[in-house]
Amino acid sequence: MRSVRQAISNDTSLINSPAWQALRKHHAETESLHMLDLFEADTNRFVNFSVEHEELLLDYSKNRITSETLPLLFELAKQAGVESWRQQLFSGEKINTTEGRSVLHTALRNCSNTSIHSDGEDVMPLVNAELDKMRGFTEKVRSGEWRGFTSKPITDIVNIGIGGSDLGPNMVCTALQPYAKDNLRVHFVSNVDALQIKQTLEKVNAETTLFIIASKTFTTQETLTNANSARAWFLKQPNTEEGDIAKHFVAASTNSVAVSAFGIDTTNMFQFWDWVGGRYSLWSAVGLSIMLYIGMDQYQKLLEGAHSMDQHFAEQPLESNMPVILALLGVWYANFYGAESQAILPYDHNLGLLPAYLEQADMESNGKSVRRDGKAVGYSTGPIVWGAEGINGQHAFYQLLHQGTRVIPADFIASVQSQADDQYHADILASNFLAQTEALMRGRSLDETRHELETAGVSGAEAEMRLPHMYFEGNQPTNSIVMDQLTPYNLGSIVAMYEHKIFVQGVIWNINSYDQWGVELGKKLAKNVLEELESGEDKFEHDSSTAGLLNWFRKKR
Ligand code: G6Q
Repeated sequence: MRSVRQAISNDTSLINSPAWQALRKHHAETESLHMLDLFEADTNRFVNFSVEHEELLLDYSKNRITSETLPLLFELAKQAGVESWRQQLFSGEKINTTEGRSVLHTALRNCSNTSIHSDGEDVMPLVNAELDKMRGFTEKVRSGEWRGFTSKPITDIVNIGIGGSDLGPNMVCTALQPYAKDNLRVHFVSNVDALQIKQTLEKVNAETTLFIIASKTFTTQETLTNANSARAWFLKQPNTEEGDIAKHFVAASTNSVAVSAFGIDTTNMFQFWDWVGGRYSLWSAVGLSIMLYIGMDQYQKLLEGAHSMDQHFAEQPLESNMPVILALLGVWYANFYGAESQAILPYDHNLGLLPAYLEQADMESNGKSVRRDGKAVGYSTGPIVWGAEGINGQHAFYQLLHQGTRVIPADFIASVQSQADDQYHADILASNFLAQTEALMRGRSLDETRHELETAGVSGAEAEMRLPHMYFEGNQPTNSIVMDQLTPYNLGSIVAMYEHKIFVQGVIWNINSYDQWGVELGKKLAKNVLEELESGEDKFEHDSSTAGLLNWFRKKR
């Protein structure tokens, strides 16, 4: 029997550490407490368990914690060296060890403009120069000075990219759509399924369309395939020629050689650097679609909001630090309650893509089972992140949150003022947001349920039969994250808050949050199979399922 599985030596130092053991004991002592009793015992619980930063409020009082829980979790954070890792992150140390890279997305929004070094070089002049180049270009496009091949101004931006080169800009453009310029539309193409690029090209006019090919490596198969199809489509339009490409195709990448080889003039390339992870790249040239769509000033506010959260994270003590508190609560549920997932439930319609964005940010960063030193972790790491618009979820999957068998920590995210400026709708939305977190916390006791049934005229055996089905245990943990309004500034802060939450959890679990070998594997495997699919020759060894499926596709294609 051949096996590719090899034992990677395990290390139990974290779970045997004093802070972990203290938390385990505390969990055993408090697990049976109900949050409703905790609220009754402490009428100041909201004040005691909430923190504000500018226009953001984090209310974490509806969690299964007592006044002793967070101090014990802060001990764990201190034991893991969160403060020193935080310092290393901001100062450009190469904390992405498997790729030998600094992790400096915070430099991209360093509005204080203090020096930050990677490899002995201050990166801020590079960052500022590229931002200036993006601003200059944006100004030309938005003012109509930048013209297409028939001298018409640009009306449509098509961002072609995938993963980190798609999810961030797509999420932000969707969230900030009310800030967009009236006569400028933005489209995102990521799937290599020809349908997406075809459907997008049907909507646009070549004379007035600007394609941004966003790819950190500029080798990604899906992106280059879509980019080639867009170029071929463009060159098929009447009166276009190769020279017109420069007016309609620009790139956001770290790879100028590949950009040039594709046929894009590097003067139309917006650069970023290997110390920007793909899933942390919306703050870089990958954010060009955002800047074009909402304008330079609003993009600047997005950066400023993120920078302000960076400062909050860097300077606040752990006890009043939003990302740290969120991270530690996540550790509490994942490692002590055995919670497997984390729900993200926005109640602002334009935040509809936030769950998908955070799925990548979190799961690609902390979906790791090996510690920094190569030993296997002996504990759970990153949770399964999932979610959808909360109000729609209420009519669908919330049933499981209310009456299922699992502990599912959930972040409820809302804006007080709607972008739609309609108080009637906004109040209904807000009341649902408030009522759901309350219901998830309180549950409904047997007595309350019985009373409800009596009021509805149901009694006796019928009532007793229904009782267990209509009873709600409650005690489901939620965080309420509330902003005044979904503005570029507040969105920047929220995204940065989650980035730092993910970082802190990675530090506690002692994993490298900044590599993604799982993604690299996918990129390599598909290339081999494509060769076989197209040539019909079996060049590689496959299991019988993959071989059988490969043949099925060959026969039917
Ligand atoms: C992000 C990941 C991944 C990446 C895409 C696209 O952290 O590495 O999602 O962004 O695979 O890669 P390119 O930008 O290189 O095309």
